[in-house]
Amino acid sequence: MGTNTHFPDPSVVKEELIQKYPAKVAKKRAKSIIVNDPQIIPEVQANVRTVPGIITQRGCSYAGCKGVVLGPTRDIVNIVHGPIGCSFYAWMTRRNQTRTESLTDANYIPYCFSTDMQEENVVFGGEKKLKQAIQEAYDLFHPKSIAIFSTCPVGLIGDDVHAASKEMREKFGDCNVFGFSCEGYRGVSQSAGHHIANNGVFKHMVGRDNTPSEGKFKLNLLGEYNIGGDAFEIERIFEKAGLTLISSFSGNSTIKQLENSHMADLNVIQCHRSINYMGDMMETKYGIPWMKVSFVGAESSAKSLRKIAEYFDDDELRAQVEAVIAEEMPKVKAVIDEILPRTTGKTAMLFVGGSRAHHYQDLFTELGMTTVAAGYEFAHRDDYEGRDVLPTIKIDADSKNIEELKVLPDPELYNPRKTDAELEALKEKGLEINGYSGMMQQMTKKSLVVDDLSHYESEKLIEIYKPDIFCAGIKEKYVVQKMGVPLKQLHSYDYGGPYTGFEGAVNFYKDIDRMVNNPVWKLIKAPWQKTGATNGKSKGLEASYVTQ
Ligand code: CFM
Repeated sequence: MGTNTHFPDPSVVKEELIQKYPAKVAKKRAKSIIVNDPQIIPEVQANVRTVPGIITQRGCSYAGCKGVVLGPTRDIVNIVHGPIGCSFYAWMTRRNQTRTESLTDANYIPYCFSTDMQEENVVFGGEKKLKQAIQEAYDLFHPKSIAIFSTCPVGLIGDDVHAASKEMREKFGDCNVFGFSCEGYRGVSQSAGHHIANNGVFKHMVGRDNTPSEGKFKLNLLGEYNIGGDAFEIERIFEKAGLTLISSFSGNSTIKQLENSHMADLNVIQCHRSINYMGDMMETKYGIPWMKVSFVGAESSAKSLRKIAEYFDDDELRAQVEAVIAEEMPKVKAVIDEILPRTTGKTAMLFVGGSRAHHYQDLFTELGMTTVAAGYEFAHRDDYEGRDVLPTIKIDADSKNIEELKVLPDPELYNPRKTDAELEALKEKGLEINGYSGMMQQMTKKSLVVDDLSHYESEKLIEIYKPDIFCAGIKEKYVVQKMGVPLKQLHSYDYGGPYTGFEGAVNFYKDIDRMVNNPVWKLIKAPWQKTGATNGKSKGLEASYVTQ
């Protein structure tokens, strides 16, 4: 498949995507398929229920809570209260890595803890079994903390995981046991689980350890989950720049770090969707401002470091940051100079999660490639259009389902790290404090933005645009590759990574070069594409949604 330089009219593409849907479905999907205009950003329908029957990329609320936010913390025993499948199929598949400081430090990530609910527990209740499981985990590991995650049947039968957790917490005295009502059906996607997880971590962990930490420039890294070692690379850069990472939420983190995180002076947020609630709550309770950053892409990493130095307003830090950038960039440049002629002009599509579809566009820009279409699986309008739209987002029955914590300034620990005047001055310098302007502002005019892309739509998009690479996950990978288009997994990174920071950018350039310039894709022919083949009526490649 050659490089496609002629882009079709996106309004026509939109019509084609929805044409074969029943009228009601077409009407609904039309609101989530948008022709972009970065100057006057159009409204995108997002964070609404998927139409039943449509093959969505989305996951569930439990996945967002247990898998995404809590999963990467290594020394909490995470017990899944539910049937074994919920735990087993979520076990070790996300490639979130961790590194203990010594061989004897606790690391429960390799374990799969489940109450293994059976029919009997569903009929007669599972609380007894849950308490037994908590006791067993305590006796075996003596962990500092045990977290309980509710799966769908738990909510349906009404097991009270919070009461069970409280009872066991009081019984042990030296182990913080707490539960999450993150049943899979709690929201329209895993996004609900992020919110539930943020609430639980904020209520049960943050603020428990007031030990002042060393370091002049103390910050937390929010929304970085150390997939493929991403957090390791950011840690390396922070250390070189003289920044002290108090806690990451939650890649390569520990309970101690999370409990002490309110001692930091800045929160930087990488994945806005999964953790913005934490940024806001810590701002209100402790007076710590947050700033959106991205360490995906060499240029973005440099920009983010400069923003952090600007926030701390210290000349020594500014000089150190510049020294790091000056040292790292030539290595990146040497690689990109070699690769760029081979990747320039190629096209990409990104349909991933709630932040990467935005962040990875920077890496493709560095490769001279154009993102022709992109979208999130489960993000909200603010991730597309920017946080300015927040007051206009309608609360529906699904979002009402999730608790909004009432957070007030802490009577003892509230300490605004910057005065209002200082914050204003920073904003005037162009720093977005407590803000995020979203994905669409950065995308070109007439690129296509699609929320909660369906399987059918993805096949159609590939037929029409013939992109050089499609970025999504394991569920899409082999279907797309059978169409002769390489698919890069941007969730697990296939077997690659890290892709953050300077070293990560180099890894990404090399991996993408290998994929988009591999001649094998041009040689692939599905049986129905071969000469003389017919699927009954028409020849050639067709999306699977064929009614005639
Ligand atoms: Fe944030 Fe993530 Fe993402 Fe996400 Fe995820 Fe993930 Fe993701 Mo998969 S927290 S929103 S729920 S950056 S697991 S590490 S890759 S969908 S784009």
